[in-house]
Amino acid sequence: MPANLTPQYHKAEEEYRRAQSAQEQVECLQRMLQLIPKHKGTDRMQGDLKHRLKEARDAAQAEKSAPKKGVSYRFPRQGAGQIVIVGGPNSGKSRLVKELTNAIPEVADYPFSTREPLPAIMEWEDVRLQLIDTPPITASHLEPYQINLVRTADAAVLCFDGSSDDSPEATVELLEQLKQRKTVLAQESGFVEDDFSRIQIKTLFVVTRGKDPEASMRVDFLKEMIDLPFEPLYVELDNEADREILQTKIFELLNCIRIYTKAPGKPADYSSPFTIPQGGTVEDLAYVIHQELFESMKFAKVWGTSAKDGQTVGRDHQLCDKDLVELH
Ligand SMILES: Nc1nc2c(ncn2[C@@H]2O[C@H](COP(=O)(O)OP(=O)(O)OP(=O)(O)O)[C@@H](O)[C@H]2O)c(=O)[nH]1
Ligand SMILES: [Mg+2]
Repeated sequence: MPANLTPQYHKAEEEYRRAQSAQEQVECLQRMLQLIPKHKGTDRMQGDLKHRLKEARDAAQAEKSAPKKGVSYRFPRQGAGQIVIVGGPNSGKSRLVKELTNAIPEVADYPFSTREPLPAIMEWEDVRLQLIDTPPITASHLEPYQINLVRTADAAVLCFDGSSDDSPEATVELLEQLKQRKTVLAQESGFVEDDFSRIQIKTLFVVTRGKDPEASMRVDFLKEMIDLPFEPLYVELDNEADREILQTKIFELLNCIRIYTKAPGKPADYSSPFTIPQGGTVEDLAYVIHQELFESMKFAKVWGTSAKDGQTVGRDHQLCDKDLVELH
């Protein structure tokens, strides 16, 4: 029997994946239990959710009474989404963050120069999104917080140094390390078929120093070792045109569209759009603006690709990138 999960349920599930503390997980799981359709087809999932809820409650309690040992980093999401930058030592992670944001991470031509994660804001056209630089992941170097950063991000960038013969092996090691912790860099983000322990993260595979004449040969070596599920993007970070392409690809990782808004009787606000998932509706827009608006909104007027000249539409009308919306 199919589970027939609703879009609201999927949204709650996505929030659960990105929850950064046990207490947040408890809240998300409660919401998922409320939203999951109650019938035979979801019996097993309901049982699993209840089990998860109990575990999360215990973990939240434990965190309260005895804070976890070891460092932990939590970075509240900023902008349209959170993208974690991962890679082996010296693969260009910090250089990438330095070039695309106004943060100043340490960039050095020796390995293990980054010791702590660093969040930074990238501006692309009229949207902002968050990049997180991280220390390298190797066979012998992986802190639990690094796994958490990957599992709770919206998407990832995997850096591969196109100029180093060590890159193929270093990348295999990194992917293996993540996989052992049930975290898979993949083409889309989400749980693996209703299994709440295995997580996939949508990933852009970036070959830095991509102008190196042997870069593509090194990528071919990697492909011989593993089934690589991504198309490589070759970039030379010295090169401005390459950086622009890279920024566009990073924004596209988020699968979102931009929506401008206006209040009735007021001019449109084209300065900072809201972002909602591709295929998102008027209701999704209201949800990101304000809980109250989400509840009280009756209809909307839309100017743009999805509707013309201020046409009146209902809550479930699907919006397109750069539509202008007036909520009523
Ligand atoms: N010319 C050029 N240099 C690059 C490129 N990417 C990285 N580099 C250089 O490679 C070296 C290592 O870059 P980092 O950004 O520090 O590497 P990392 O992945 O952050 O290294 P760790 O923090 O040690 O893991 C630096 O000297 C960078 O300037 C690129 O696309 N072009
Ligand atoms: Mg670094």
